[in-house]
Amino acid sequence: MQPVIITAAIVGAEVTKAQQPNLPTTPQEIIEAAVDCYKAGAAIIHIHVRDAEGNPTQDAGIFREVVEGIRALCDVITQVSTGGAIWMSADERLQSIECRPDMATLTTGTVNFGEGVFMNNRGLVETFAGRLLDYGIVPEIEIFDTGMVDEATRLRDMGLITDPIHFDFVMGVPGGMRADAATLVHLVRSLPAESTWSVAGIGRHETTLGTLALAMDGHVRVGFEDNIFYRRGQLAQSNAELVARIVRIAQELDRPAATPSEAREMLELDRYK
Ligand code: KMH
Ligand code: ZN
Repeated sequence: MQPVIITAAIVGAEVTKAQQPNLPTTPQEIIEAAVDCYKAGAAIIHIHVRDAEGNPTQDAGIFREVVEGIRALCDVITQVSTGGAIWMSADERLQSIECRPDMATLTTGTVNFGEGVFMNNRGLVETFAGRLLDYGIVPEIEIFDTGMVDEATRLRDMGLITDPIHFDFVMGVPGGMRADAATLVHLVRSLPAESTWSVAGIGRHETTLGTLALAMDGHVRVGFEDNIFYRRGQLAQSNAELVARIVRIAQELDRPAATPSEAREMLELDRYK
């Protein structure tokens, strides 16, 4: 069994401190949470940032401060969000890559997102993919619904992203695809050869789908962006607590947590260097 790449999605754009008092929102809190997750076994930190009021922002300066702050303390892979929040413009969303992170997300289609719409039409997606390629940043393809896999393959065929493609299945967003085993099996079967994949189960699905991914030789994402509870009715104390739990389950299944350098190799993050 191969090592499991654990991603910690520690902030997100939707969760508030009122819902989860331990949500990191200042640059310093985000840096500290990232390092704690690294120490607990995460190889990738999926990064969103907040402004001084705690609202989501794609401000290039704040992303730079956070990415440089994390890099000064550990070698965990920095993966910035280009999704941002649903009300943001495309230009605003793309500012996060100016700090030249190790990876960035790329969502390959539009999806209802609760009462809102997460807009990613083909023009926007092609622009984002082209910019990431120009910058030599390997994307993680965010899949919120099944049709987005073929949209990613189309980008590969257009030369806008390169093999091997790394996918993250975000399962259980209201308006997106279901969080169940049958859907996960279908998704994995539909991937281009050589691809790697992880699962981000929303809410109560985080641990169950993460465990299923471990058994299927996939990778796992956890963290407050996706789930704020340790168990039903009990808030998690920290992002690192969620990382530590999936590390323990992984160890029982003979899937050691990949180090950042192992993950860099598995995902071929140096492919453009
Ligand atoms: N906040 C969501 C609208 C990403 O990071 O690329 C989009 C999102 C995906 O979180
Ligand atoms: Zn995100």
